[in-house]
Amino acid sequence: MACKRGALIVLEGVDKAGKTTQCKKLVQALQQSGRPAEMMRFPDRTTTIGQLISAYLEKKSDLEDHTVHLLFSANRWELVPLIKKKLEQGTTLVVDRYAFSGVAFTSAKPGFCLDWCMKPDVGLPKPDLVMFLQLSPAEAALRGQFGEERYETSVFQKAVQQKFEQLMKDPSVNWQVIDASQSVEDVHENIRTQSLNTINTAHNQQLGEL
Ligand code: DGP
Repeated sequence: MACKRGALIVLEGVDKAGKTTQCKKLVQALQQSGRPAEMMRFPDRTTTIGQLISAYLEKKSDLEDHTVHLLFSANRWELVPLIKKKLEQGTTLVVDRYAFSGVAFTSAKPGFCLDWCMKPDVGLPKPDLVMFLQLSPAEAALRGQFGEERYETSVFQKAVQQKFEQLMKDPSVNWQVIDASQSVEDVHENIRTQSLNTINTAHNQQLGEL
């Protein structure tokens, strides 16, 4: 009998919402309860395309805005064979950012519409669950200064948050909003519960496409 497929679970949110911490805690909790799970993150800065993106984010290089959008998408596409293989093998993937960050960050720039921004990601594996870690810009500011990378300003992050709110209206995606202002443990408990429900039902459903 073929093994049950893993679930594709994505965490999204603006910077400082705690996505990376929560992804790591979720993978650990799933593994400890005997469920195969691995973390992935986008951008994946380890590939050749990822290195171009990393240099851009660190402001070591400048790239034209459409070009960089397509590179971020290509960075997701190059990992699709691995994503599919892991899911088929029964491993649940917990992904730190995905195509929704891609659309929210580029469409927050002047001159870009959601529709154009979504096109390159059409056909990517559709997550079984997307949890949006909700944190107001005021609360995010209390968590410390932004770093030095591109996009790390409160004005831009507010624009990104608005774009995420538009994306969350899409009923074809299983969005769940998580209150990220709670303690790390409370947020984790919420995320773990949502994830277990999804893992228990994902194997009855075919992996969809964006
Ligand atoms: P992180 O490694 O999670 O801190 O993400 C790096 C930065 O890149 C962060 O500011 C969000 C942004 N980002 C992530 N994915 C995309 C994408 O697909 N397109 C664009 N334009 N920006 C992205």
